[in-house]
Amino acid sequence: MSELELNDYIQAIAYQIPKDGNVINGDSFFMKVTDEYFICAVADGLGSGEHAYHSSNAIREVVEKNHDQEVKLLIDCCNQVLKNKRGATLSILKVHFSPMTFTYSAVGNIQFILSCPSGRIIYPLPVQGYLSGKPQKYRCETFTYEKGSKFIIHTDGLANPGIKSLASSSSSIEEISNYLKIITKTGKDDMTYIVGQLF
Ligand SMILES: [Mn+2]
Repeated sequence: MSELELNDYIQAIAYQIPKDGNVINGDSFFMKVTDEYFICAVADGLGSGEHAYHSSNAIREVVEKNHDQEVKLLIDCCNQVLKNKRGATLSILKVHFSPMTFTYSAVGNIQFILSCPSGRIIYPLPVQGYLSGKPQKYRCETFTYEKGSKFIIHTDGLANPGIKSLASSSSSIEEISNYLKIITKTGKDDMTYIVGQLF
């Protein structure tokens, strides 16, 4: 499954594939572009299959319904929705085109990198653990970006893809996406990635 979102400020490709032998993917993602912002969320339900999907999909629905809200509020709403469900890891990226800033927050092992054409690399570290509906501390950081910056977000179904060098390379996001698709063929876990470029 893959999806493409674009306007004058962003181009992004999302792709996901379930663990070998599974029909249901325990990861979920959401992407939305407006004239002012781009928001995406990637969630990885603990374990795999149906119960993992219930958690990650509940997160997707929260972000879909409230995409106009800020990241700090969203991540807390996502935590709340996991009460009495299996836990999940989550990463939310919100890009504001006009001031050219982005806010990022993550809990758990979803990787993110943004590489600017000047060589600046932004690699915010997630808070360890996972969301489970219990009170939790979040880290929510805002950075500036440059025109042409590329980013990659992926769940742990993609092992050591070398995203730093990929995001910094001159490859287009289609080329990066095709490369990631090829190296995920092993399928030991559900896998989701989003690759994008900002203009
Ligand atoms: Mn996983």
